[in-house]
Amino acid sequence: MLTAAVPAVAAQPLSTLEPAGVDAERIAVFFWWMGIGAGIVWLAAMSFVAYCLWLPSRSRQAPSPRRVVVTGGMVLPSVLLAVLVGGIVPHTNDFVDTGAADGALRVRVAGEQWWWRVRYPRPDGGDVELANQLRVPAGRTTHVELSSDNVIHAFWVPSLAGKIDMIPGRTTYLTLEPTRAGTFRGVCAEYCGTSHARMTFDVVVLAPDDFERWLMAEAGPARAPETALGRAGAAAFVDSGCGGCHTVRGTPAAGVIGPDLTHVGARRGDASVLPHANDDLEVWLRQPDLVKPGALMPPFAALGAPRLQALVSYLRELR
Ligand code: HEC
Ligand SMILES: [Cu+2]
Repeated sequence: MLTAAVPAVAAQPLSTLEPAGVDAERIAVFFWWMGIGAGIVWLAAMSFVAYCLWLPSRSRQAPSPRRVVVTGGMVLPSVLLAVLVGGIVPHTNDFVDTGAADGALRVRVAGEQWWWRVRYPRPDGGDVELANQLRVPAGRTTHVELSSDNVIHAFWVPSLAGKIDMIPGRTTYLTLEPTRAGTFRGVCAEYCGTSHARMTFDVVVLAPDDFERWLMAEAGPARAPETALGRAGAAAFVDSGCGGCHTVRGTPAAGVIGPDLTHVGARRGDASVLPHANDDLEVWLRQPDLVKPGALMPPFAALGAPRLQALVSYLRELR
């Protein structure tokens, strides 16, 4: 049973040093250049200190102040900085997103309080919407359009790319070019409010064929529940007014305040921080702000355990 401490969906590393995307690889290379460069300078400075402290004084000869200033203060730093800056600055443009390239996948991500609204524009004009999870094909460019209508959030998947702010009134862009399949954690990297630290998401990188198959399935309407409990849950969903905030495509539920729940049962976790466990989902429905303080979903404890369990069963069948 869930108490105040909420476990993360999976303790995957949020590491910029295990790159799995083109931009992340560039960033890792910069890190090593800067790190090793700084290490060399540090070693040189420390050797100089050691030399001054421990070498017998008679074998030392004080260099002329002029030489110290010219060599140590001008030539050395200029050469070092020229190498480091010269090696890196020309590459900073590599990160500038130049708009959706031909053949790139487009995904829109909006920062909400405190979750991620993810939309895939479809050729027919409709959107496929889900939450707290992006799925993208490996080896292909994904052009992510980022927005927010509340406060500033920041989109950061350390293993795949750099980070960029999501600013109200503006659209910012980020390119994802994953080099291998896998599941990578993302976080909000700009303090946005009480549950900022629980505003996490996953990027699932799939083989291109698997991705197309998933997108087709995701675009489809919700499945009708097959179990009696699931059907009771579907009825409770309508009676409790869940559809005022949530969309379940293929049913009358068409709310847009909360996440689209059409295929919520197929997501990796619930409400971005909960592992896929029925008890935890029930706690979420009972009292969302126990899981995410300040979440904009009202508590439904008053529905009572049987109806909450039926709702959980229904949500699980929405695959
Ligand atoms: C007033 C609007 C509102 C109502 C009514 C509402 N919700 Fe929500 N719901 C939200 C919001 C907002 C979130 C996202 C909260 C977050 O993650 O911070 C959410 C999140 C969820 C999630 C997690 C979704 C995900 O992507 O993991 C589930 C499941 C859910 N609601 C189920 C329900 C059910 C079942 C009901 C009816 C008993 C209901 N909600 C009623 C606003 C609402
Ligand atoms: Cu945020």
